[in-house]
Amino acid sequence: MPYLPNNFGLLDPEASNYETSRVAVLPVPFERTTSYGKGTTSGPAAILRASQAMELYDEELDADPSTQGIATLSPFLPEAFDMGEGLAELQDACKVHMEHGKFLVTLGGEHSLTQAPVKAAREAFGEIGVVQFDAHSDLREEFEGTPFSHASVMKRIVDAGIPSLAVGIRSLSAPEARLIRERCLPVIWGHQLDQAEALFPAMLAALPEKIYLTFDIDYFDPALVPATGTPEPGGGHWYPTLRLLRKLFHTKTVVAMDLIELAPIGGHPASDFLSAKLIYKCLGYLWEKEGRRR
Ligand SMILES: [Mn+2]
Repeated sequence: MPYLPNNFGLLDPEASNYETSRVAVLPVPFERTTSYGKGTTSGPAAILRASQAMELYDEELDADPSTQGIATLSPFLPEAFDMGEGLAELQDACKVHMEHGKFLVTLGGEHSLTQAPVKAAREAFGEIGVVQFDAHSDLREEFEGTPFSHASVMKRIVDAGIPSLAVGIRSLSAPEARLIRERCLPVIWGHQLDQAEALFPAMLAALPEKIYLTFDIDYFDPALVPATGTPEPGGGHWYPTLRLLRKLFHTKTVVAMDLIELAPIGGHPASDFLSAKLIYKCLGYLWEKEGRRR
């Protein structure tokens, strides 16, 4: 498998070799349907660059979780112009790595791409649920003429019969709010984030054991992460969010994740760095969970 010499975390060849790594990072600089700010195509490269300035020692875990192996794959861009066909290509690519036993981390790119690794995860692992950190519910039937829009990605996942839990939602349309009510879709709203740690365990318990984690970086408060196309006030903060993620990785079997919608701003590395570190914290929680099990 090809992997970048300038990989996630700037790891030695032994720690980033595909065959022996537990984790595979797949950059997908894909953007076709964003509606407001653009720039998510440069998200994956900015995350990789920031990750190379990161300390690999995790003080919370008192360990170096990169020892589980983190391979960085060559960037993936679908050949097909048609959105549906392009997502099917991505789904096939993701499934290959999942079937090789990798914990796949997809770097976006825009949120529409999430439906591909989610469907790949269902094929590879069977019944799954999706935990979505996001400012937006992304439950529109279609948006600007396409059912494959970033604004429709969770509707496609819900329509596929995959249970979901959304955290941090604070921007949606009236029909999306109606859909949430009618189908009783579980949501921790933006205004409930200060109670999220109390609400989260019972809501997690209602989901399947295997979880796909999709992390839209606009979940965070824009004071923390301004580098996204649709920044919404009132978002999540760093340590409370890490506590939710640690709970998620401990309680469930997280099978794959993505981080999407970072649109880097030149001269402002904080959002890029936060994104890289958030992924590394998740990989630390994965390492912790699996280390305890072994
Ligand atoms: Mn969003």
